[in-house]
Formats: sequence, structure tokens, C-alpha cells
Amino acid sequence: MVDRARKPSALATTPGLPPQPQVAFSSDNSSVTATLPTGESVSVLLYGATVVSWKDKNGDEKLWLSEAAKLDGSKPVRGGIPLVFPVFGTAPDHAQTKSLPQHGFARSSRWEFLGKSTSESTPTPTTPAFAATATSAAGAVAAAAADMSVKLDFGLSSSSLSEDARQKWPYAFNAIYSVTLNTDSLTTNLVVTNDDERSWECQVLMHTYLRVDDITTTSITGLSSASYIDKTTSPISTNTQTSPVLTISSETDRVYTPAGDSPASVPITVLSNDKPKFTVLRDNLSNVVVWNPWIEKAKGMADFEPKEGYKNMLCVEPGAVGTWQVLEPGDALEGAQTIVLGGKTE
Ligand code: TA6
Repeated sequence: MVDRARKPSALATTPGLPPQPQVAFSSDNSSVTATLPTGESVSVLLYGATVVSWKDKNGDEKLWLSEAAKLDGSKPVRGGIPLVFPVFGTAPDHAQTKSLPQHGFARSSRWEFLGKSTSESTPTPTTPAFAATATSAAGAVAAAAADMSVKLDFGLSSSSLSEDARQKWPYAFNAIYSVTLNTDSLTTNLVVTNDDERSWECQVLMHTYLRVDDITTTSITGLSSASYIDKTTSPISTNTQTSPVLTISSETDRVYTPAGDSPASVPITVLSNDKPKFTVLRDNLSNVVVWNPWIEKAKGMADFEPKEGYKNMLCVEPGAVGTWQVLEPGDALEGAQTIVLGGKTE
């Protein structure tokens, strides 16, 4: 090769970009998976924008997904994080939503993938983290990679609804659902806007199926003194959570309104053998549904497998379902949950 006389000097070497999160579609384009450089991953089915998997850096699954869950769009997913909008449960006495299927159409509609964004809080040269690890360019790259996060955005609007859903709920709306994966947490954020000339009202909820080691050694804190509706009694009853710790030993289906939930919401912690496993933080979602079908209800659900699976799941579902959220034309409703691994709540 001819050595040119005035070849420019090599650019000063600077630490390369830290390894970037990877985002990939499944081969059939039905789902998208994001993976952090440190190994954590999240998978979202476009059907329902349903999070169907969230794994930590060791590949340990944090969500429960039925082995019989339909992932082909034929019915809402049994497990993961189905989205509930515009109605929680069914509302036969509610004119606007009485014709809708249980939990509304969000979890059974095909959402559009809108894109991804990544962020990192690169440790500055003065921070101990940087100093401790950035003893080399590789160290600086590793330090930055350790702080990475990736956000996946999904969209649904009235124009992308099925004809059937549109006929049953003829209001103009737009919904943006963001799923953000951090090294130690997962955040799901929903924004719905009223694009109609009429006001309409809705309920929203994130129907999270957490994976637990053993429901009989699992407990929940953060609900002390909260009022709750118990849907397992007949008639449905309103009660107050007197014990600071909730344990599950039978079918449990409760809509809690945690006490003292303003301005910040009370963290809900799920413990395994008294060791914090998940902390659920809520933003603008004033209710928490706690559900475990237990033996008989698990047997009664064809897509709930294995039938013993009730021992390894607990639904902790942040939502705004106690009352109807009224959206005037142009109004927006935003709500989010952050599930932190372990007991950290910062
Ligand atoms: O969130 C609890 C609940 O409303 C239960 O009453 C039970 O119906 C559960 O949701 C599952 O509902 P699904 O429509 O997914 O079978």
C-alpha cells in the first residue's frame, strides 16, 4: 500500500461507545425483545402490547406465564402483564362500556411498535463509580453499560381497533404504552388521550402476574389500613386491611385503595420468606388489585397451566379502577408502575 507523505495522524483514542442495548423482532414479527448489555431482557407481544417475559441478568424469569397461554392473538394472554382499558372487569350498568368484553379491548388489540430509545447515566470522572471502574477505557465503558436502560413504545388508537371494538366503544382515543427496562426494574407507562369531541370515561390497570417461589411463603406489605373490595364474597364486601402483612391461603381477589396515597403512592412489597422480592411503585394509579385464583379457579381456566401454577404466581395490579376517570375532549390520563427487584424503592 502506498504510504502517503502527509497521512493524517490517528484520531486520539477515546473510550468507545459502551455496548448498546439490543432490540430485535421475532421471526414472525409478533413480538419485540430488548436486551441490555448486562443481560437483562424484556419481551413484548404486539398483541395487547403484552409483556410476556422479563428476565434479570442471570436469565431468571420474573413474570408468570401460563404454559397454555395463547400467544397467537386468539385470546388475551394468561400471564405476563396484560393491559386493561377502557374497563376493568365488566360493567353491565355502565352505558359506555357495558358491551365490551371483560377488561376491555386493549389486551386483545394489535398495537403498533413505535420505536425504541436508550439512555445511560454515564458516570462522570468525579464519581466514585467512575473512579473505581474507569481505571481503563474498558472500565469506563463497563461503568456506562451498567447504567443503561431501554424504552420500547407501542401505540393503539381508535382507527386501529377492530370493527367490533369500535362499534362497542365508538370514541376517538389514542394510547401510548411505554415499557422501560433497567438493570434492576421494569416500568410500564400508559398515556391515553381523548381525541373525541365528546367526553368519555375509562378505567385502566396493569394486570401483572408476578412469579413467586411459593405462594404459601409469600407475603405482601404496604396495604396496611387500606380499604378493599373483596370480590370473593357474595355479596361483594368492603373491608379494611387491618394486618400490616397480607398472606394468601385461598382464592384472593381484592381491589385495594391504599391509605395515605398522596402525593406519592405507598410502595407495595412482595416478600418471599420475609425477604423482599419485588417492590411495586405506582404513579397516578390509586388502586392495587391482588389476585390469586387458588385451586378451583385455576382448574376452571383452560389456559391456566399447570393447574398447580397458582402456587407460583401472584397478581399485583396497579390501576385506576375504583372510580371512572372522566376525560374531556383533549384530556390525557397517565399512569405507571415500576417493579423494582428486591426491596429498593429509590
Ligand atoms: O384482576 C383480577 C380479575 O379481575 C379477577 O376477577 C379475574 O377475573 C382475573 O382478573 C382474570 O381475568 P381474565 O379475564 O384475564 O380471566
